[in-house]
Amino acid sequence: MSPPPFDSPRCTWRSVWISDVHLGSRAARVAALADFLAGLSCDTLYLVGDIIDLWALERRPYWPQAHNEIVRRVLELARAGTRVVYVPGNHDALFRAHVAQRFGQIEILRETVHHCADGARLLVIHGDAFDCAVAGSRWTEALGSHAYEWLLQVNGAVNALRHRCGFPYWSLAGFIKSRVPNAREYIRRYEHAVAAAAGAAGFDGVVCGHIHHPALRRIGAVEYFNCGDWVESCTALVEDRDGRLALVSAPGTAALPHRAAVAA
Ligand SMILES: [Mn+2]
Repeated sequence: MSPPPFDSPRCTWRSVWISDVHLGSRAARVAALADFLAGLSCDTLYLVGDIIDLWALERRPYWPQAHNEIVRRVLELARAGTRVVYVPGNHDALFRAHVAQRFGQIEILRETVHHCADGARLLVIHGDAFDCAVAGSRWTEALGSHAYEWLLQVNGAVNALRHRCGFPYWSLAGFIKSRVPNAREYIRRYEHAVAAAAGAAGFDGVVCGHIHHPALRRIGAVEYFNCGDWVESCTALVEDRDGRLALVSAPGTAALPHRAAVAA
């Protein structure tokens, strides 16, 4: 039942979801993403929001060539026949004004429905609409948004050191988020709000991002998938030919358990 490991030679996924890349911000881990995209082959690639961080760009223009390369690679995949669907998030909400339009071969949709190979129907959303369903307006406020930015900086420093010492990437921010009771409670409530809404709308499952917390679990009768991010966790959600979904982590980053989930 377990899906092939991420780095098995040239596996071709049926579908791949990535979110929260934050291109245009210094926090984006573009080297890991470039590696991931270089070997990627899939029928459909979903970009589940916060791909370009317009908030960060507004604060301080930052667009190195490596960020361009990510965009170039996605366009190349689209040209080569991968269906690319872009569901904007809150950091790239400007693109929501272009819903149902195409940028080249990229479709922009406010939200969409994915039909798994096994027939399961998954709602695909960024997830920021659920901020208001959880006490506090933005998820970073559960931790303090300044605290979060600071954490990402420390995270970078810690990992530069780990890299020099030959250790794999490890998410300090993720570690702390999982241990700060407020943050943990926020994540739990967000996950339950998203799953409950998807269930009430008749979906078998939901794929989202937004809270930078990769997850794959059943909540009530609903399969909840969060594809994580490319700021801390460097994870993607993948579907194989039989409709099995798994979270995969980029090579050289802390390995996630490869769990299979049949979205019934
Ligand atoms: Mn977001």
